[in-house]
This record gives sequence, structure tokens and C-alpha cells, in this order.
Amino acid sequence: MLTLYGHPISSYTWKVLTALYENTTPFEFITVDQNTYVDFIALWPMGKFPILLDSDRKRMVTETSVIIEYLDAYYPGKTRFIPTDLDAALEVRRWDRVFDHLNTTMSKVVVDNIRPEGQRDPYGVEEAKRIVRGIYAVIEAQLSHDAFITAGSFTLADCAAAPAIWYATRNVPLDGAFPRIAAYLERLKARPAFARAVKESEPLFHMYPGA
Ligand SMILES: N[C@@H](CCC(=O)N[C@@H](CS)C(=O)NCC(=O)O)C(=O)O
Repeated sequence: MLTLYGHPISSYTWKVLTALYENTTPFEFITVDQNTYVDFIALWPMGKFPILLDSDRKRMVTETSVIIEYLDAYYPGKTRFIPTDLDAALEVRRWDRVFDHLNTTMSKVVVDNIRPEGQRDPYGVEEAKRIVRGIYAVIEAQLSHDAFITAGSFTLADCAAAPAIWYATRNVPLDGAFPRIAAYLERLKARPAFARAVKESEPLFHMYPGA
């Protein structure tokens, strides 16, 4: 039995939910909130979510990229997230890192929106936006006519891309300068697994101004 501790509006949770929904992998979802936080933090004092528990294999898996590799290895389905070819796999992992960098940098901008007045960090936000635009340039150059980031098939890197670009573009608009990213985002939003993760979170969007 798989259990995912996460939060419905967390971008990193969306990344893993997308992988789980891709292959209709059965799992139980526990929302990290005031009722479950004590249990969660006892499991993973770093406090970063999501985390995956596998009661059958008696494992706890943390870090979204590792969780998705774990699912690919032990709970494989029709969508394979890591290519068998090593060079192709390294490309997937490399782009996964780029999108996680986008995700974490973008979250500085999003989190600033919910800081109390007087506790905001305008300098840090501008710095983060500059970095995000640099990452956009890298992604735009990579995107070709292929449907997904490294090739024609949907991988770990696309699971990472979907929430990162979705959230980032709401806070650092593409402004017509990155047409391939805009088209890629539409393809990602049309992916049923990602669309489901976004849809399920909609009732909670009000918690996150700027989301
Ligand atoms: N490198 C981690 C990042 C996870 C992460 O930053 N998650 C956010 C939620 S989207 C989080 O835990 N935020 C709460 C915190 O940092 O205390 C991963 O890939 O799992």
C-alpha cells in the first residue's frame, strides 16, 4: 500500500500526483495540515513534502525525483518515466533538475505574496524573477517540435515541468517572449494526469494568493 503525504496545492505534490495518475497507481493521500503535521514531521523532520510510504516494501521515499524513479522501478505502468538508454535517462534527469530549480525559485515569488506586510522581500523577489526568466530562456531553446521536453514521450522531466511552469508563468508571465513554452504548457495542461491534479486543488486556490 502506497501513502503520499502532501498538499493539494503544492507544486511538488502535483509533480508526484501526475506520475501516480499517469499510471492509475493506487495510493492513499494524506494532506499535510494541522491534523497530520505532527505525524508527518515525525517521519521527515526536514518538513519538505511530498513523501511516499510503501508499507509493502517497508520504505519511506523522499524527494520527488527519487519518488518518481521509485514508482517507475517498483510500480511501473504504461508511462515509463525514465528511459532505459543511459544517455536518454541522463537527459531526463538533467531536465528534471532544471524544472525543480524553476519550481523552487518560483516558490520564493509565490511565498512572498503570503508573507505579512513588512516581512516581504522585494529584492529577493526581483532576483528570483530574474533567475526564472533565465530558466525560461534555457527551456525555450530546448523545446523543439517534439511534444515533450527531451523527446516524444512523457517522462519524469515533464512531471517536473508541468507544475513548475504552471506556477511560474502566473507569477513571471511569458509576455509573448517564449512561444514554445506557452505551447508546451498547453500540452502539459491537456495531459489528463496533470489536469486532474490541478482540478482537485481548485477548491483550495484561495489559500494561495498569486497561485
Ligand atoms: N526537493 C524537494 C522539494 C520539496 C518542496 O520544497 N516542497 C515544498 C512544498 S511544494 C515544501 O515542502 N514546502 C514547505 C517547507 O519548505 O517548509 C522535493 O523534490 O521533494
